[in-house]
Amino acid sequence: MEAVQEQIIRSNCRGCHGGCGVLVHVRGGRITNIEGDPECPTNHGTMCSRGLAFKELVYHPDRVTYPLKRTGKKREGKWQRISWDEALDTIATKYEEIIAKYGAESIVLGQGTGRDYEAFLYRLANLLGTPNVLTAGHMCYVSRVGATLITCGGLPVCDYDKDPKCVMVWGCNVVWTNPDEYTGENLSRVLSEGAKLIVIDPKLTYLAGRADIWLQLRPGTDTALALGMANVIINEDLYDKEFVEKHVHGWDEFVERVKEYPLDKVEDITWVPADKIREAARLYAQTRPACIQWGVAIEQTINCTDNNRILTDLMAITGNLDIPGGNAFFVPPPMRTVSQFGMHRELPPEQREKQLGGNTYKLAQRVALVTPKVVWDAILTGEPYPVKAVQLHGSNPVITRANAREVYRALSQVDFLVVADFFLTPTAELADIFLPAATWLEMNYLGQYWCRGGYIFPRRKIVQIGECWQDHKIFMELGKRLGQKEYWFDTVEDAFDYILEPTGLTWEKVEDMPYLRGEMEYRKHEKKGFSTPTRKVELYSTTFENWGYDPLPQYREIPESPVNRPDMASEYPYILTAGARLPVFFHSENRMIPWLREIHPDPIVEIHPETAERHGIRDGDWVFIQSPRGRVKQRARLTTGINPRVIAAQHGWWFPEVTTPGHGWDRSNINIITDNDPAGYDPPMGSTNLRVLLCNIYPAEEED
Ligand SMILES: Nc1nc2c(c(=O)[nH]1)N[C@H]1C(S)=C(S)[C@@H](COP(=O)(O)OP(=O)(O)OC[C@H]3O[C@@H](n4cnc5c(=O)[nH]c(N)nc54)[C@H](O)[C@@H]3O)O[C@H]1N2
Ligand SMILES: Nc1nc2c(c(=O)[nH]1)N[C@H]1C(S)=C(S)[C@@H](COP(=O)(O)OP(=O)(O)OC[C@H]3O[C@@H](n4cnc5c(=O)[nH]c(N)nc54)[C@H](O)[C@@H]3O)O[C@H]1N2
Ligand code: SF4
Ligand SMILES: [Mo]
Repeated sequence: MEAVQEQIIRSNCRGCHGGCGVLVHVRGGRITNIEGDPECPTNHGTMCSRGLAFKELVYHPDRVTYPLKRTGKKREGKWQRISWDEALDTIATKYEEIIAKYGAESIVLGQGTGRDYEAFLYRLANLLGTPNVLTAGHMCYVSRVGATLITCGGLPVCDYDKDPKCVMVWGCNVVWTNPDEYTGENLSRVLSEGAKLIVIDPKLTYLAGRADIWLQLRPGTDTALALGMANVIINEDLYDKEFVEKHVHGWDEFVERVKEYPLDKVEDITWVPADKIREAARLYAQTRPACIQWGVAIEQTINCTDNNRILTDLMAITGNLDIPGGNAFFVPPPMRTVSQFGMHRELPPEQREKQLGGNTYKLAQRVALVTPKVVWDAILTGEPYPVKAVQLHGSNPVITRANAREVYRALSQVDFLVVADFFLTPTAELADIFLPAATWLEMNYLGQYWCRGGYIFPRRKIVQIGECWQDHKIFMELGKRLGQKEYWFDTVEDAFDYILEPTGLTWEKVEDMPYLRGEMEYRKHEKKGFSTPTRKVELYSTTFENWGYDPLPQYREIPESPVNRPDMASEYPYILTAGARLPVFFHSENRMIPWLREIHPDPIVEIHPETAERHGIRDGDWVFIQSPRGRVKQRARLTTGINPRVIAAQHGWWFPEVTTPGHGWDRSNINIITDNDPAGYDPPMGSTNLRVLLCNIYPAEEED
């Protein structure tokens, strides 16, 4: 018998936000193994469990591999296979009707997190004329991009390559999450080389256990903590005087604001002892270079933008911005940017004006996205105008957005819902048209195009599964049917050539290269200043002053907290922090992947043993977590690594193995009990509070 030759193809994983170089083994046209690429500069051969298990997703028996049209009622599970032509023609016809009757703004295009096709989605949206793009960006990453844009002109990223001597990990579990442009492997390397570690986290994570200083704060109080640190840095003269003199705007006003946060007050707010705050501030300010590794938990509260601003301010006043080993601005290869390809300038100003919530959440409008509730409201009430169609790519909002029951109601009621996914998720089950998407192993692409790490990693098409299409192609072919022919391309590779044009390269050349990297330059501000209106780091934001927001960062108490709602103490005595990630799952994904689910079969809620004892809860018991919005069930894990007044639940749970409609979407889904009342939103961004609320916990009886 002739042996089948094995081929090994280099590519770049995107089982999460992406970025890990991989070697894909293929035999007889089938992927047999995926391993880390030792030569890739971002992961050096390491991989996580999700990447290693990805072939189980590619070949999963439940994957939908051709377009579907719903024939029965929503959730009845009656579908008919249709062709791509029929699917796209149906969508295009519907959109033309909606545009003629209601205007393009009545169509909402949406995507999930870090999907690597946002440039194509925006191109379609902007050419269509809808200002309503729905992403996770209001409370994740784009909020950081927006806050840093107005503060220092761009997103500062930890420069692990240049060996920071101190890393302050702020609400981030980077060794599990490898978020955005980061991989935890790089942090681990600098720690093993002796860098100091400060961790700010309400939970004793692996990193907190390894830290030189761990600040176990009350969830949601980060802005007060950071203002307290700034207080120490200023009072003890630990700031970089030369940088402050030359490169910051609003120093005096900032100093006045910081004075409002003396350490005794900050200790009261945050529960962190003043001495520890002082010690951490000194270590960060006195160790050069130092960087701040920021995480998402601090963006998912009412303090979102100010949290991001005050951390940027700490980088600036300690002289750690735009320097090797600090928080640096990486330079991308000189290709067309996501906003250029996305054609943001083509959206007519009168359409931009119509953005849902745009006049309320001005920073969200500046970064061209909407907060979800404005869409649900427009669907459910028709105000300020009706939303008639929603098209979601790679997002499962019924599980991942606050107040899931409202999300469910809205997506059940919207006239026309299109979902592109790999599986019929609880969100996809509500769709009128389902489009089967290709995974990263089934597409060519310029991986990490959206990230700020300065790299582009070619991602290569290795297999074709059924009739699945990469999302880029879906947007392109739909656009062509909607009168946008002249703006699109024959193939997606032609689109990449257009993106690459300024580099003088083409996809054909790039696909065989290990990566593209922009030429790094530090201390650009010394020559050109920062890209802000004053050319300085705006501790006092002139943009916010113009927009009518507080120009200086301030701490806002979480609306549903023990401080603000003492009246809730007897019924809801605990603070819930909802949503820390697990290594084996990506949000609501992967529950159907046997290798991964075996490691983590059930949703877990962490509670302190004292709290558990008070309620008669034993380790492993099923418990209800209850908020004023309802209750969900998870399994208790007892840990002393959490404050007895705090409870930490997981997000993202549904049960693909449950065959009834909805797949148990409301059993353990923590967003059933989170709130999306705008009173809890971050004012400029409309960031929803997904993380911090009040709850109670009690054992679930067997029959429950
Ligand atoms: N309570 C609470 N809720 C949270 C969070 C929290 O911390 N706490 N975190 C929030 C954050 S930060 C985020 S970013 C959101 C994430 O929210 P989402 O982006 O909605 O979450 P996912 O579950 O990752 O993605 C949904 C779907 O995308 C599909 N998918 C994956 N890749 C592709 C692709 O390339 N193309 C297509 N078409 N489909 C694809 C998957 O199969 C999955 O069904 O969740 C948020 N929800
Ligand atoms: N395996 C895996 N990786 C992922 C994801 C995933 O779902 N699974 N999701 C991706 C996405 S979209 C994102 S946004 C990133 C997020 O990546 P990370 O920022 O690392 O996110 P989390 O793990 O949610 O939170 C990090 C830490 O914040 C702590 N925390 C909770 N509340 C607070 C608080 O109020 N203050 C502070 N200081 N800390 C707090 C938690 O205990 C946790 O240890 O991860 C990405 N990577
Ligand atoms: S961290 Fe993300 S990119 Fe890296 S192997 Fe895991 S899933 Fe893939
Ligand atoms: Mo996220």
